[in-house]
Parts: sequence; structure tokens; C-alpha cells
Amino acid sequence: MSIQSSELITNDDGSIFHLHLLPEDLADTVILVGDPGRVETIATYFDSVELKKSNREFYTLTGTYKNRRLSVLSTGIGPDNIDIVINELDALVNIDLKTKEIRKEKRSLNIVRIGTSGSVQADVPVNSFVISEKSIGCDGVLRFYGNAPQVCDQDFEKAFAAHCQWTPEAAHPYVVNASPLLVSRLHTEGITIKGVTLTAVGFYGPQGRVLRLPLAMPGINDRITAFRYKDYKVTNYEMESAAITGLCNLLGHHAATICLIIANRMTGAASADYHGYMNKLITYTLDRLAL
Ligand code: R1P
Repeated sequence: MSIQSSELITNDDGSIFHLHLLPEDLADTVILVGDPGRVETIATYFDSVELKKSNREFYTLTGTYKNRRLSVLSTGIGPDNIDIVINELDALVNIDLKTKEIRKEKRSLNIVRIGTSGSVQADVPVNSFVISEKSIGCDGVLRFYGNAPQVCDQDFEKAFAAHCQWTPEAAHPYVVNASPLLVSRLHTEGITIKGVTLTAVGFYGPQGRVLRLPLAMPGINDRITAFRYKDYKVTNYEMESAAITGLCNLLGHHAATICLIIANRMTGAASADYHGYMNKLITYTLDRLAL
């Protein structure tokens, strides 16, 4: 049965609606970044570039790094864009865009987000590299998918919401696991930290920042920092990891996030060399993916 055109929109050239990509444009390993400028930064390390396509905040570049074909794609900021990006990446490999029929043979992509992030633990300092072994989504994205509970750690969710006194009016947190294969490929003892990443739906109130407006959950960041579940504690805040991981788990792709800590919300420290450390994180991640 084919999917209706209104549900899976393609452009005149046959490309997918927002990303403007054709199936052949995409490598099996896709690096996601927030900033379109970071796509160019990553490409400076590539041996060759075969394709550049952009639409709105979505800029895709495909090339090779140490002979491995890779695509790099910018998502812009936030989990709403992630819903578009992951569904369209999946459609490119698992749906025939001409007939709009789901392919019988499914393909799995490796999807790795390289991002920036704020630490919520004093012992996770600025300039460290954190791999999100688990992600807590406070963005609501996964809640719109019927089979989401199958990929969620519901005991962790309950413990987190109870400890943090989470207000029911805010999207209820969901907890999802990164691909163990990608986590072990990206992790090096002494270089990276495995942690739990909190994915917020905004940058200010949703991450406990107060400028002129009061918070619905005052003191939330202190409770998040103090929360413990088994051996886990929340390490960092960003805005995309949980939606990427949750959607990839539902669709059968492998996902992981690795972030540079650029600020520490507990100590008030900020990185004095953000771009230098981001370049180190990029080359570190590319080398691990090229293995
Ligand atoms: C907020 O400033 C943005 O920076 C972080 C957040 O997740 C959010 O997208 O990540 P990126 O540097 O990857 O965009």
C-alpha cells in the first residue's frame, strides 16, 4: 500500500520535502550538527566532497573521510526539527519515493550527533566530551508515536519525574538508550565521559534559566543535579539527543550523541576555547567513525 502524497511530500525533482535529498545523496553514516556552519568545518577534514545541498537550516554535504563515505547534515536548533530530519532520513532509505511504498528490505543508518552542551555536574568540566549513553527527552516528540513506550526506560522515567517534582503540565520526560555499538565505538577511557543527557525543548525556561520570567518548576536544576538512578546521574543539557535517539530506536537506526561541554551550569564556568575544542571533538569523532 502506498503512502499518500500529503503524508510524504516530495519536490519536483523527486527529492524529500525539507532536506531536498535524493536517496543516492546519502551515506550510511550520517553526522548531525545543529549549526550549518559546522557542516563546513567538518568538511575541511574530508578527503573529498561529492555533494552539497541545502534548504532552510538543513545543509547536507556528502564526501569521504579516510576513504569512508559520510554525510554531514545540519538540523538547526531543537527537537521539532529532529522529527523532520530523522523521519526524512528514514524515508530516503526505507520508502521508495517514486511509488511511496515502504521497502520490504529495511536499511539501518548510523546517526551520530556532534553537538555542544551545558554540564549540570561540577565534576563534568567545560571542554569535556560527553557521550549520551541515555537521553531524557523533555520535548514531547516521542509521545506522538504509538509504540514509543517499547523503546523507553519507564522505571528511570518514573524515578526522574518523582525526584525532580516534574509538573504534569510540562511534557512528561521519556528515557531512551543510545546504540551500544556506537557508544562503544565512540568511547575512549580517559578521553570521553559516558553520561545521561537531558534534552530540553527550549534554551531558557526549559533549561531552568531565569531572565525576566519565573520558572514553573523553581529549583529544578538543583534537583536534576542531585538525581541518581542506579549508577546514573544527569550530566548535561542540550536540545536534540533524546528525539534523535528515540526516533532512531523506533525506526531501526543506530544513534548516538557526543557533545562538547561549553558551559558548566553548576560552577558558572564557560569554555575559553570553544572552537579549538570543537575541532578536537570533530577529528576525534571522525577518526572513531572511520575505524
Ligand atoms: C543552543 O545554543 C544549541 O546548542 C546546542 C543545543 O542543543 C542547541 O541546538 O547544540 P548545537 O551546538 O549542536 O546546536
